[in-house]
Amino acid sequence: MSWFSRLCISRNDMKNNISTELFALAHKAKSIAITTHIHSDGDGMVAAFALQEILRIKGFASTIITDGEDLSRYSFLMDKAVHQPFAEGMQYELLMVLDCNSRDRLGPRAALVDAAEMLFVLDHHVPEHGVISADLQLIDPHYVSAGAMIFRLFERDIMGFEPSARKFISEAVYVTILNDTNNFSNANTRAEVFQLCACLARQGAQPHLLHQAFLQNQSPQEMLYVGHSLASIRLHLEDRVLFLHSDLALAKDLNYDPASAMSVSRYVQGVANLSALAYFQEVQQEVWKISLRSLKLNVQEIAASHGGGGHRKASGLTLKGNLQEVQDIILKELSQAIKKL
Ligand SMILES: [Mn+2]
Repeated sequence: MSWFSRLCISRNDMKNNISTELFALAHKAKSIAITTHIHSDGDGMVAAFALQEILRIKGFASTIITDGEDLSRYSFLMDKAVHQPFAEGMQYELLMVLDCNSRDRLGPRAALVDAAEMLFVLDHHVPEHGVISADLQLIDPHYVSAGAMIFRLFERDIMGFEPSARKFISEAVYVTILNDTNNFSNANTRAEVFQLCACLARQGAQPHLLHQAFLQNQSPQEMLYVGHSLASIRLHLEDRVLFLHSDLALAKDLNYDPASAMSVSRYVQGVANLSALAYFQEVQQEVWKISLRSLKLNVQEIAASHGGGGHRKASGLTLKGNLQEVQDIILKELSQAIKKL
């Protein structure tokens, strides 16, 4: 493995050189895999569909390696996708890691990094610890999504593709932006995001259809699951903290796989006058996946002190116990954090 590594921060430099260098790596490789972080999302996974199509048109076959997660949310973009769940012993000469820059965010698929002879890393997260050493590395936190980076990186190539390919890639990139801006509501929704989206719309991406397909396409069962979860809303700490939950019994009643839901927390994120909210989802018997959201408190600190993590305003963690026990733990943490305000 050549450990020549470059960190490219300049956006002009990025456009001019990296795509050429990436195709040169692809020429040398007998096999190519694309992968993204654990608990894949509508940025990393959908950016992989876009990149796979670009590579395919350029004559390079590739396989997207997943954790075997449910990809049905993206089915409207997956007609041509070639993907496989990770299995031990898998080996690809060139590995492309999207929307992720550290080994520990790859879970078991970090083995693909060790087995690869050439590595390409493309990400827009701030590098923290354990940045993967790559032959070609592009980490630019300025970008709204990994998909947006791919579009700008290959823009000249994409504009030379057939209209149907341009449309497909533009749709995928638009979805990565919907995902990472949470429908243009996060602080990363800047002028250049709209400029890029205008360009994607000119290539045939239709915002209303993509919004429907990606953000509104819930099954009636999922909406029942959401509705029952919303009915569990309770307020604590003088109405400053909102709790809601979905237990396994509910999922069983509705014959619904909770792993396929978008976090129910998105439905209560805009509730007025809260210091914080916590959504408790039972994913196995007495194992609760907890989403913390706050515009005031640093919930990343709370999550990290229980083995979780994320961002200041949005974090997650997992706790074991019955509902009362895990809610007591979180309530105590939030109460302490509020006192410190
Ligand atoms: Mn992302």
